[in-house]
This record gives sequence, structure tokens and C-alpha cells, in this order.
Amino acid sequence: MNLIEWIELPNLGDHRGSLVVAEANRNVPFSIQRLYYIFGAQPDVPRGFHAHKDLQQIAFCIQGSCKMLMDNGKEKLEVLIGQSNKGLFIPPMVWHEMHDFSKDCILLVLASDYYDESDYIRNYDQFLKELHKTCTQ
Ligand code: T46
Repeated sequence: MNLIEWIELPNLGDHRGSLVVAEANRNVPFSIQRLYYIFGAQPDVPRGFHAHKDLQQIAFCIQGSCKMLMDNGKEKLEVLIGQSNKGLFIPPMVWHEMHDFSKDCILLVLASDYYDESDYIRNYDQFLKELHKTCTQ
């Protein structure tokens, strides 16, 4: 699987404005159990710095933009999230860091499960160790 996968949702907008639809197990490749959104983030205060063991997520900037660094332990790529109907798929075991939030940024995230702190790997060395374990199993 490519490190960078975009999920593009249909924009059913018309002269009245835009309307973007996300449907679980249709144009979103998992059952959505949770959504959360981040706004008012400081442009110079990065967030993230973790990977998830099992969680799948898609991150959209429904307003403004931010950058996301994605790291699977072999490759690191940085992308700009900045199109309201184009979300970045964040699979399990990808270290991710968000930064350079625009002042108006609203980052909306669809998640495949409820919040569970034990699913987070917040230490980079631990992340590399877990990856190595998976590869040698
Ligand atoms: C992710 C990136 C893209 C909850 O209690 N419930 C929740 O659903 C979430 C998302 C967070 N929290 C708590 C956990 C922390 O005490 O809210 C606090 C801030 O979360 P965190 O520092 O993890 O926020 P970010 O912006 O670093 O990461 C978030 C998500 O947590 C994470 O899953 O992938 O956005």
C-alpha cells in the first residue's frame, strides 16, 4: 500500500453551495465509529507525533489547510491537506505529525473506532520497535 492514499468524497454542490457526503463502507473504507475536529490550532505548534496500532482514520481540512508528515518507518512524506472533499487516509502503524495550520483550519477526522489511549504509540523508538516486531513475525 502506498504511504499516501487520498479518499475523495463526492461534492454534490450546486448554485446554493457545496455538499460533501461520507458514507461508511462505501466511499469511506471502514465503519465510522467516531469523528472529531481540531480548530484554532496554532500555526507554529505541531500536533500528532504518534501512530495507532489498529485505528484507521481519514483527515480532511474542511476549511483552510495544514501539512501532515507521514512516516511508515521506511519512508517519510509530507503532504498538504487543503481540499475540503479530499481526505488523507491514515492507516494503522503510520507515525503522523500535523503542522503549519492555517489560521482558519478546521481539521475533521473520521475514525474507525472509539477513543482508546492504549491504541496510541506516542514514543518514536517504541513505534520502530513495534514495526520491527510485526516484520519479523
Ligand atoms: C490523531 C490525530 C490526527 C479524547 O479524549 N478523545 C478523542 O477522540 C481524541 C481524538 C482525543 N482525546 C484526548 C486525548 C488527549 O488528552 O484529547 C487530548 C488531545 O489529543 P491528542 O494530543 O492525541 O491530539 P492530536 O492532535 O495530537 O492527535 C489527534 C488524535 O488524538 C489522533 O488520534 O491521529 O489527531
